[in-house]
Parts: sequence; C-alpha cells; structure tokens
Amino acid sequence: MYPFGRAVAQLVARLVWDQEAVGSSPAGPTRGIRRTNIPMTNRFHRAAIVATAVSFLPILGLAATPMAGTSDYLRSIGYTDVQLSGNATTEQREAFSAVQGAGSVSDPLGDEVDRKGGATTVNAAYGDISGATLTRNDTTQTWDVVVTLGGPIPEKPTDKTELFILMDTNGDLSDNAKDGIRVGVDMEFSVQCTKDHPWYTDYRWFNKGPQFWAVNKETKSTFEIGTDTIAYHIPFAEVSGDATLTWRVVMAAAKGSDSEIDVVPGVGFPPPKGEIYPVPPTKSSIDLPPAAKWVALTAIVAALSMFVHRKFAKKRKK
Ligand SMILES: [Ca+2]
Ligand SMILES: [Ca+2]
Repeated sequence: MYPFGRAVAQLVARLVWDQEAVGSSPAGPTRGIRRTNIPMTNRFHRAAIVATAVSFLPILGLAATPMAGTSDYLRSIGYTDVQLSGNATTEQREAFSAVQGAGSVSDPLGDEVDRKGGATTVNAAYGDISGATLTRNDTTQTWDVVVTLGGPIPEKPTDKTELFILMDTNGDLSDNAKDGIRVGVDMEFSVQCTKDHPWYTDYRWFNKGPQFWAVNKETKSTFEIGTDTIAYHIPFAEVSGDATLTWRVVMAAAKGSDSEIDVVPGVGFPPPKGEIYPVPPTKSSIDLPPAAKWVALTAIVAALSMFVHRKFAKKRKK
C-alpha cells in the first residue's frame, strides 16, 4: 500500500530491535539468535511502535504525493467522483479567484481539470502551474509574469498549449468581463503554440459595449520559454506601470479533444453556483519538500520510539 512507508516502519523497528537486544540482554546475544531472547511483552511493545509509525504516514499526508498534470490533488482533499465528472461551464460556476497587486502565489500540483471542470486525462506535467509571480520591472518598463510549471516544457508540444495572463488593468469594474474564467478582468495576454506553429503571443481586450473579447489590437509583449518556466513581459505602454493590477493566470494543455486546465490562484475550478467543494487544508508554516518531510518524519518517529522504549526498559529493570 505504502511501500516507502513500510520501509520507514521497518527501519524504525530495526532501531528498536537493536536497542532491545543489545541494551537489555546481559548475555549480549548475536544478531542470529536475538529473536528467541525477546520476551513477549517486548514483542507486543515493538508491534505497537511499528503500528504507531505506520499510522503517522497518512495523517501527515506523506504517503501519496499528487502527480503533476493530474487531478490527484483534488481527489486527495476529498473531491468526489461526481464532482470530478465535470458538468458545468465556467460561466455556470462561482467566481474565479484573483490576486491583488504584484507578488507571488503558489499552487499545488495535481489540481487540473478539463474544460468542464472534470478530471483531466491529458496528464501533461508542463500544464500544471506550481507558482506565479508578477513583478513591476522599472528597468525594462514592463510587468513581468513568471509562471513555474510541474515539468519540462517540450520543445514542440504535440497539441495546443497556452498560457493566459488575465488582468483588470485599471481598477474600473464596469469594463470587466462578468463571468466565466475571465470574470473580473479586462485584458487577456497569452502565449501559445500548436503542433504547426511555434510559440507566439496573442492579445484580447474586453469591449464592454457589445460585451465581447475584441481581437483588433496587437501586443508588443515578449516571452521566454524556459525548461519549466514561462516568463512574459507586458510593456507599461500597454498596461500602466502605476496600475494596481488584479490578475490570474491559466495554463491549458490539450491532447486531441481532451483538455487540462490549471487556474491560479485556486484549486480546480470554483464549484457550480450554489454548490460547495472541499476546501484545501491550511498550509503549515514550515513548507518542506516531500523528501525532507520523510527524513524529518523518520527522525521524529525513531526518536519517539527510542524514548518510549527506554522508559519501558527502565521500568522493567526496577
Ligand atoms: Ca497546479
Ligand atoms: Ca477593468
């Protein structure tokens, strides 16, 4: 079930075993014959420690790390199959979140959905955003957006791949889109590629009169595609350097007719209007990478086990 978890538990058991055998037997038995010298109470004690160690793993959420480019994270926080079946357009959903002003936002891996909000089958790690940063760059006179992805970007993605940067650029709510994935914004910058076209920029602005996204203006934005990052630079001539921006980014990858969409900030899509989705757990103040968590957990459990064992050993000697 949890192979690595079992390995940790076995390591803990070994540590306890060595402590018991070497520390409690006056004859100092060799490794090959120790087992027969362990009293039944010790075995019970050891089994309890191992069970405790194993029980810690799922509690700490370390047993299964969601894979980039999947809907694993949503499942891990309790989304049901019905919720992941996806049956509502973005216009039929509660409002998408947004970031206020310059700064950084992090995002879990494995929180993508398809275009209807259901589990995705595309499984492209490079379509999964792990973080985004908006910086005002006075040197280049640009707004710089850097998006970090869950895997390396292929030189030539086989299907359409797009990064959208959606912004309210003027603080005026009256010229913003009213619903859908672009709710609350008035400009859309993007960089896209298809199997036939290398990466190129695109730009749309929301025309509040007729209420549609106009394509009659071009952007002089530039971009860099890195190994697992996309950097995008919007000139102050197009978005004022004095603006207080409200923004979100959207990564979309396709495989045939299947889609994988990651919207940041937020996990998955917002729930259909009137419904409630599971809420992600609050992040701990110490945000260690998974490998460091394992090491820390192993050390904690081993130390606790040794402490408890010594207490028991002392009592037995009395
Ligand atoms: Ca993500
Ligand atoms: Ca606006």
